[in-house]
Amino acid sequence: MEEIVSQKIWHMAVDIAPCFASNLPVHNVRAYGRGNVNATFLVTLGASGEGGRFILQRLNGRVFQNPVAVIANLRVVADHIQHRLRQASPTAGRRWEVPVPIAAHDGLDFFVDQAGAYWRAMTFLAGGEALETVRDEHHAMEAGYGLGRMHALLADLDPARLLVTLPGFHQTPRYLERYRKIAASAGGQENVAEVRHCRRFIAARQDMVGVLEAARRQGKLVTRPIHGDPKIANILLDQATGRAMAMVDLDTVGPGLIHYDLGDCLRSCCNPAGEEASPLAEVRFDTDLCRAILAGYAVEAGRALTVNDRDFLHAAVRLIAFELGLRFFTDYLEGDRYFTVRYPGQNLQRAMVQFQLTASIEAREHEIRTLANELNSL
Ligand code: GN1
Ligand code: MG
Repeated sequence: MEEIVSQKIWHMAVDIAPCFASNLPVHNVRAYGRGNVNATFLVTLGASGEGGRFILQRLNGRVFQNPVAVIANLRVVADHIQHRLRQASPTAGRRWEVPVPIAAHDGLDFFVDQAGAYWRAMTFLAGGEALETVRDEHHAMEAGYGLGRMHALLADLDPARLLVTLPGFHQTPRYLERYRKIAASAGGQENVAEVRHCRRFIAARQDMVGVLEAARRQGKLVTRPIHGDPKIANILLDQATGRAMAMVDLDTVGPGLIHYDLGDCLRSCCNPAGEEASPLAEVRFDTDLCRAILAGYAVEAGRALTVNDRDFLHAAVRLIAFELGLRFFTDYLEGDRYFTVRYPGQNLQRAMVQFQLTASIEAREHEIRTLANELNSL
């Protein structure tokens, strides 16, 4: 897996890993995964690596301004899910796991470095694989199953027990407001064709950004515990069976609308070209994959969906794809302060991908609405 972590942070990880390492020596520390926000490492223990592995992570303090909330939520969610998994349930036979926080030597769930950054550790889920793009319909169905299982497991957790780690996350009107401020001060760049395209694309859709928040205010959609970031790479597959076995990256778990999750999962999993697609012409919303995801989701969580939930499904996937494009574009205009980039202009390209996907979702509105209505018979 490609690494996007600086040497300096890796050296810090090497120094900090022993704080979480029980009594075993640290064998190896390596950058892990391709997250856009935190720095993640896989730590191997024992003189020759026989002592097991764990995940060590440095939370991005610019994004997560209340890192203790992120860490506390993981504890609440892991405890809740582990408790539920121990109870007899119709799906008890299917493997499912959750990353569990590992306390540091001083008993705390985190370590604060000299620069004030928060580090935490959690169990490594062995035998799992995370892919950046969807492989086929079977993979899509498993991704949908994973999200449905997560929602079902969290359904009886009082959302008020979860802290809000990112205030306003997925409230699209707030991103639009921020975009307007940044765009007004960024100025220039009008000679770049992609920038002109993005600006026009956003302007033409500014009236729809409040659709989910309005539905929430009207009581049509209700607040529930959600994952917050259920993109394809965060749904772990069991390497041996190809079946979903866990959802990882629980930093954004919190009270929200399941539509943020459904929208995000669908926009991520139904674009086989992926978030970094090039050329853009390859980007499209695949409705066969959408059918498979919804069928997988329905196994665990389909019965919990109301008529309103289905009615807002198309709006949700359109909105969350648009929102992510807006976030990438704003970050590009601001000088890449939020999302990690590997080359200049990457956030602009990412925005173009999400906007292309939004257009494809718009063109397939009828099909997506039909799938949402048929959800329980898929
Ligand atoms: C970020 O943390 P990571 O890389 O899984 C972002 C998500 C975006 C995603 C797009 C906290 O996720 O909202 O959908 O990038 N997470 C945060 O790849 O902003
Ligand atoms: Mg994340």
